[in-house]
Amino acid sequence: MDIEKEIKIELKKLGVEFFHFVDISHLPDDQNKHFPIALLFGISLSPEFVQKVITNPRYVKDLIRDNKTGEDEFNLKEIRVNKMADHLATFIVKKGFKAYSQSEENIEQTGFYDINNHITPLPHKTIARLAGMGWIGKNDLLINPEMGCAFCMCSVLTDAPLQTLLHDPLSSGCGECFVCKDVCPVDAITGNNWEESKSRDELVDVHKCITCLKCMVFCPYSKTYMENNTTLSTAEN
Ligand code: B12
Repeated sequence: MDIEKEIKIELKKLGVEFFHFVDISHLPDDQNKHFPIALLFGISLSPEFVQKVITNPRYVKDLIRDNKTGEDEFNLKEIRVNKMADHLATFIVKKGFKAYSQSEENIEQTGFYDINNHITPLPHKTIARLAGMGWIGKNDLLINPEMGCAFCMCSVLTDAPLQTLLHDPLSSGCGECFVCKDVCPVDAITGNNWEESKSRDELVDVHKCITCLKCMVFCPYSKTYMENNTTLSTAEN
């Protein structure tokens, strides 16, 4: 069976909700580590979770106060996609190809995480944008037309012969919206639109960020995802 079919079966087994095989051969070596292809994948956050964070202004603060971060859906799903990446990299290597997991742990352990500036060489957002999955919003998150930015993703770099589809990156759907900037409790978001020539710091001051999830859940695209899917999930119950 060809490796692409085997990887797709493995992704299904893992419960991955979306995945893309992306050509990264044109990116600089310090980004693609000489790998021609990236496997980007992820899982969505439940509409109920988005609702919960929206309705409780102290959501993350209460988690920390009650020592319940271990039960937080975002935290659990971020850990899950990172573990999936490590598993998939091992799976691909066992099949005789090269692979590099871009899990936070592996990037850190292999010395590619600039902890002072919170920078990794090839952010998942860069790959997701090349996959045509969405645009980088004013909140510096990847915004997908269906899920908004309410999802967790990870990636694996590989030389396995996977069929990649070249997509034109989506243009920004932020327009004149400043919800993320206005909702950020520490005023970390500038409100600038993303452009290739702009650095991350012209979008968000990461040293101010308190990881409160608000810029993710209050994004109108995330709220629409929540509204569209909440009705669905309640109808099913
Ligand atoms: C370090 C990190 C942080 C840091 C710094 C965040 C930042 N904006 O850089 C801190 C701790 C502050 C943080 C906070 C959060 N994070 Co965070 N974080 C990461 C991590 C591990 C690395 C990101 C990184 O390397 N940043 C460095 C900068 C330079 O890159 P970047 O801004 O991410 O992306 C740039 C490139 O993509 C570039 N780009 C894209 N295409 C192209 C093309 C060209 C030619 C060029 C030049 C550039 C370019 O444009 C972007 C802006 O410059 C990623 C996982 C990963 N490995 O990607 C998760 C990740 C980005 N975080 C995520 C989330 C959800 C959050 C929070 C909402 C969590 C929370 N609890 O509140 C907040 C939101 C803060 C914010 N608005 O950015 C998700 C994003 C999901 C999505 N929809 O996009 C990720 C992918 C984690 C995951 N596994 O899902 N995070």
